[in-house]
Amino acid sequence: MADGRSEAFDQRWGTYHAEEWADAIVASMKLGGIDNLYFVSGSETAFYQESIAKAHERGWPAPRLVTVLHEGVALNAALGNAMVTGQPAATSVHVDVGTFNYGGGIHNAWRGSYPVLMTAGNGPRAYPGSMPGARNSAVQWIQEPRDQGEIVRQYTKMDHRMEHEDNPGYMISRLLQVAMSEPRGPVYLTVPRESAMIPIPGTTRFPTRDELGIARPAWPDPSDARKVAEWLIKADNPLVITSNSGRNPESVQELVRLAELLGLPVQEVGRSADQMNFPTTHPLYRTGPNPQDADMILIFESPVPYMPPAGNPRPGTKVVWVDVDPVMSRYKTLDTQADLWLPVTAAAAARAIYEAATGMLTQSDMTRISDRRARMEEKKREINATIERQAQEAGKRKPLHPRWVAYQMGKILEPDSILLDDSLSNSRNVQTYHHRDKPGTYFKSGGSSGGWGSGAALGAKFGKPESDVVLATGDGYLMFGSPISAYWCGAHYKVPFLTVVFVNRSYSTGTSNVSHTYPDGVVVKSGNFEGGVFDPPPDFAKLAEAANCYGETVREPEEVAPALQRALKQVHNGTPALVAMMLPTPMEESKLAKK
Ligand SMILES: Cc1ncc(C[n+]2csc(CCOP(=O)(O)OP(=O)(O)O)c2C)c(N)n1
Ligand SMILES: [Mg+2]
Repeated sequence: MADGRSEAFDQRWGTYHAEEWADAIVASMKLGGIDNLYFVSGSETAFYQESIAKAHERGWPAPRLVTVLHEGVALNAALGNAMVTGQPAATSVHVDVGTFNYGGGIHNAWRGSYPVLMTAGNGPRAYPGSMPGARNSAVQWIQEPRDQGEIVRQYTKMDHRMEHEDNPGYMISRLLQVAMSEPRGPVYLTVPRESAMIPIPGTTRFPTRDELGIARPAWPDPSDARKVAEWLIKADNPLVITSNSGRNPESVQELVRLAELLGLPVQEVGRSADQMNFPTTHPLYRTGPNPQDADMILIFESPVPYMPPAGNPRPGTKVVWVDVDPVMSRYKTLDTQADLWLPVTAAAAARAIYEAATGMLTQSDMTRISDRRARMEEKKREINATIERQAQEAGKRKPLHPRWVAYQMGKILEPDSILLDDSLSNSRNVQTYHHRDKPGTYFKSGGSSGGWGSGAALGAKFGKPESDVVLATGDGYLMFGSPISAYWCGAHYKVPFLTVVFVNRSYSTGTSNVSHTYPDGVVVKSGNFEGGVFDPPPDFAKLAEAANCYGETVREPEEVAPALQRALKQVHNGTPALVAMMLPTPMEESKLAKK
């Protein structure tokens, strides 16, 4: 080799063009399923720009380099991209300081188990002039931390500093293999400039991600599947609880098949349900008992299925917990007890239980199940009538009612539209009216860090350009996410998405939460909610316009549908659009409720 080391490789590995390590890095990313590198400028990462430009010119494999103006948006875009495609996405930021700017997205990536490859430059350490990429600026002394990976270590499955003894293409494949194997999760790579610029004489060899292989999730023990099937068949009031099983879109169909066979109602946990897990218009969706009234509970990938102790099931209720990591080792505490813990995916468990149950059902079981199903269908009809009536009533109210906004937003969603929900206190309204029936059409952030929405919507549209992407967001959370960067990027690349902002001029944490915490306190009595209210709010429509996008502000109920239509038209013509829905604050809402 040009650098005097002997070449050693496995004969099965492919051969790829490369002139320096950076070429191998970007080739391995693309071959590992990464189509987009969300890139924020930095002095130590010029190698990505050079090697990707070179690869595109020469027809070598490389992701597309997307110019992003803020690191938080870059990571959220990677999350949005990974969510809708099930494939990894990557980011590149400037050294330790860029890593800090990834911000709360790191938490969402970890809690949401998203396979993103977060990369950052690493200050060069080589003596000036001693090798390509060596130090040439005083700032490089300043931005070399003791251990850069430590910044994100507890939020990643693996982190690595690309060192001279590595095979760079292999290391990317290895990181992606780890990120993509269940339970999935983010990985972090720092690339010193000297490593990126190590010369390669024309070709390099490495295994791709899929040649290394991604582990297939395990299948439950057949005797366990039979036991669960028996318990479910015997139960009078069974209940399935899920939050995240839809992260694997295959599980939706498996869950529907099982639920239909056994007449099982499926409940999501509002706060932590961050996916489309079950078709929301299905008669078995949200028509079941409370956990306290159930006699058999099957938990599919839900970290907090009920709030202990009041929400816990009754003693004697059988509980089965299904998760690839059922004891939730990424969580410090787990306060729920179960009779059986199955370390498998929801899809595998549902399929195995279905197969076990089919041979067991007697005629009398089937009669009981179909009676139960009929009761659920009746309950669903009642629920549908109630929510329609409530929406129509909300539509008559002035000032604008958030329920009416959610209802009208639901109307513009096509079956394949992707809805991203960062609407926080209005999420219940959004969930009631979004009617998402297809896997992969509804997402929350995966964690609890606000500000994910605009970047994630951008990345989701990059990942699925054929679908409408709609973001429902709180006004506070929108501002946490450096939205101007996301909108600029959407306009620039013609990656258009629609944003609906619930402008209640406040944070529920600083308003209703304070009232709950101190119901008789000074804040409530004086009405001084300083810290929770930002009124008058920023002009969100102008914010969108400032970033070359379309913006509108809506105050009247009859304006909601036409404004959404106009904005959607802009989106279909290639321009991101935002509609700011002007709503009462929580304090104004409670006064309206008393009237
Ligand atoms: C990065 C981050 N900072 C702070 C919080 C705490 N927090 C949780 S909800 C919330 C309010 C969000 O406000 P908004 O988006 O306007 O939604 P609303 O409460 O009005 O429905 C805040 C600040 C958080 N979750 N994430
Ligand atoms: Mg708000």
